[in-house]
Amino acid sequence: MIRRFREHDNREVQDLSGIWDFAFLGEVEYDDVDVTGIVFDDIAPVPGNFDALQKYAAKRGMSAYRMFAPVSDKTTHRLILDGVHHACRVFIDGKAAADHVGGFTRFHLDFTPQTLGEVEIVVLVDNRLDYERCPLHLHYFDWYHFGGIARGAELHRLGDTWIDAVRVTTTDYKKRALRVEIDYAAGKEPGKTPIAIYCDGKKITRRTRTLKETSGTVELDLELEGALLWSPDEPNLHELYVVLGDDDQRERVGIREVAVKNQQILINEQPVRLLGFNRHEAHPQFGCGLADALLVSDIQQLMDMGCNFVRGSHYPQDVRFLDLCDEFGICVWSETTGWQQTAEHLTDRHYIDACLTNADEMVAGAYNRPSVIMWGALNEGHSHDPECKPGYAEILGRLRELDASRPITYASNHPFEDCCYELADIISINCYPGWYGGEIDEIPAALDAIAKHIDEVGNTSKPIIISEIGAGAIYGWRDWNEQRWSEQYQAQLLETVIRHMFETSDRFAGLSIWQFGDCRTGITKAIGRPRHFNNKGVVDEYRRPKEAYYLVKALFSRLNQG
Ligand code: ADA
Repeated sequence: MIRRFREHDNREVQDLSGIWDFAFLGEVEYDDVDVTGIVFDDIAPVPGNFDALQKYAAKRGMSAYRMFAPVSDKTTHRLILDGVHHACRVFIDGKAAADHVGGFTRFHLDFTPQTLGEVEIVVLVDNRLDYERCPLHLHYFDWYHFGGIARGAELHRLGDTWIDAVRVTTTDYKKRALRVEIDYAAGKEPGKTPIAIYCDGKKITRRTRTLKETSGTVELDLELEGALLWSPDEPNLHELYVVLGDDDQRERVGIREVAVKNQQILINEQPVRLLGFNRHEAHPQFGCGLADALLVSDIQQLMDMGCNFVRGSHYPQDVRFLDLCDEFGICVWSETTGWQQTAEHLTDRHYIDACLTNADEMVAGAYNRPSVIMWGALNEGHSHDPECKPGYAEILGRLRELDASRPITYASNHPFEDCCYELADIISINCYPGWYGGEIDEIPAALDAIAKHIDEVGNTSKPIIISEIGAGAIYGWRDWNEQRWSEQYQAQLLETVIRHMFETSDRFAGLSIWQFGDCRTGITKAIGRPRHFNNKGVVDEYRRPKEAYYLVKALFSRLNQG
């Protein structure tokens, strides 16, 4: 995967993107497959979704991907996969090396090649929607679960001592102070190890540490005098280059502090009004494995509409998109994978554990992205059911434990019965007045009633985000009745929402419209979803703007001018 900055100068990295050997194996389990006997009779793109191809459209079952990569020595190597949907088992030279559950997050496995020349990588990928196999992707969700190796694949040569992760935290934005944590590992006790950190090419510190353990964390506190701050309006970034022994890691960071206070979301102590959309990673031909061209197109349209906010609905976003949000000043709500969880899920250890792993991997993948200003989980779960509260507390608690520097939230669609509000720093509500019920002229009263209740139950200091609200519109359908499904109705509804929230009321800190672009939905949602798509985008699935696109652009742009 090629990012907007070069992550390594010294470490040997092979990008395994391309066209892999492929075979669809159907209704088998991992243990039924003799990986040495698979007949790879087809091809599939990586990154990509095999079931976004007409040949495998709507097919669910086991599939196999294969790639060969050169290896020149028997030192530790690391295979990194950025998102495999939805469960997989990885084989190195015919031997099972790792299993993983859940798409949308990076995982890796380490190995030492047994023979020189090349290594055979086979990934069995199961895209079936099965709670036992993978409880994070279930058939009733309102988006289509594409399968395959949907994001990048890389092979890293690690050597003797290597960097596992670098975490950069702003500790005092006024002093440009950062904490840099370097997780390292080694095949044997590293001993005296040179460590250096550069910022934008300038040496900041260089020292030698005696590392006695074969793994650990080196912590360094820096002050980058004269460094520029990151904010949505001025998204300044700096490249931190970390060297530990022979290994290295470059990170592009933004110095900023996020806080919530007096009903506001603050970045560097300045209130920020969040204006934007919920965005699925989806395209009819690319599934959720989006080409770079689509990422560029999406960020350009979001900027064109005057957005400074995206809610990554409803799963951890591709880090290539987060790189663009960093660069263009788009704040991101990053959330774990899930949709309308019930007590059945939230009292089941199997489900909770899958969510905790998803949270760990989400935070690990996006911790250094300044655009990510809040963590979320459990979209529209039953947060009104006391039986679910312990599960909410455990999962939201994990996010807080992983990262104390960002506020925590979840999207509730039970505003008047919710019993988990005290677990969140930001109160976020999904509601559809004027679409699933009522008419457009009832929207202001509906929103005010929600805000009033939230304050009445003790959240008067917390910011409120309307994290979903919107209407469906069929692209090109302009109806003189101007009723539901017409482009005019969608535009009128969104105009009423935006004007009330930001011209009349002063209680709302942000809005993420549902949704940026139309996307294919799941099989249980077919009724009520014309074309089997969720049509609430202001652009259609090919990013063609509807009337609402221009309405939102006019209103957001005027709000941004103050
Ligand atoms: C819910 C859900 C979204 C989508 C939306 C809709 O709010 O969180 O994923 O399903 O409803 O389109 O109805």
